[in-house]
Amino acid sequence: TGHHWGYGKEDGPSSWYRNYPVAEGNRQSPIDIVPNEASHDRDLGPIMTNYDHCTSINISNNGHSVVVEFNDSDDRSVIKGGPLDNPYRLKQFHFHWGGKGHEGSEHTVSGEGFASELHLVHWNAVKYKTYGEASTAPDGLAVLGIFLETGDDHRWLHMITDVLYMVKYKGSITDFKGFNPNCLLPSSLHYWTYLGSLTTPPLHESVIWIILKEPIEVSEKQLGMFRMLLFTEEDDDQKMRMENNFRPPQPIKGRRVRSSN
Ligand code: B30
Ligand code: ZN
Repeated sequence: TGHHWGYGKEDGPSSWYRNYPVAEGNRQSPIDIVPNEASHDRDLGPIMTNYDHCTSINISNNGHSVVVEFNDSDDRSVIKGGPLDNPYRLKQFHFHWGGKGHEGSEHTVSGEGFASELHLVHWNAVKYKTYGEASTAPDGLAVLGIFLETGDDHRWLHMITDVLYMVKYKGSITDFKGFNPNCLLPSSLHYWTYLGSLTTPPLHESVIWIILKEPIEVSEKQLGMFRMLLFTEEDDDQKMRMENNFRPPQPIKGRRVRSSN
């Protein structure tokens, strides 16, 4: 895992364009969503998640987030409907979060950030043979984004925070089988959708973004457990707390954000 990019002063989002020129491309993510400027689209149906087979495998620290990986060898865990022409397979989910305070999400709404953002990453296995191939295609990926705001304890997030001590360091990984990410969804699946990119290098412009309007509530204490993770490896002398691992909003460049209702 030799990443030469990160979220620090030297290697952070404002320098990514040097190694990844697409950082200045025409469909970069995240963006600031302005609800009044989104076009309501009657043809946009509901999104449907089918995660009930609980195909999670493991949880790991990849040096920029904590990631739960799923078995994506068949269509047991998929998202469909909404802007999607076919089912997209769940590959992984991960989070972005801040330090102290309200910022931490990647997408913002009318300029306002949230404490954290959850990304459920899916790929188009109808059109593409592998995740890698899909991740470079304009309709290859569908990422479901969910805002986390601070408030009461989230009833199911402890399933994840309970095992974070096992993946404190970059490169660490532990079993995490049978988790159903449906428990992390808000009650309403109303959404905004637009065409964008991966929010980390390689920043491929391959993502159909689906951002849920309703945030989920998590406690400050639960978010604090994410901030005990480290960007650095166990044998590294410097310990860098994993926080502020979000890219700020990028230019909209004439793109249309559509609203499901
Ligand atoms: S996001 O949802 O837009 N934040 C990737 C997937 C989703 C997003 C960002 C990136 C992705 O697939 N990246 C390439 C895979 N990674 C593997 C990894 O996660 O370890 C390779 C890499 O980044 O170069 Cu570090
Ligand atoms: Zn992400």
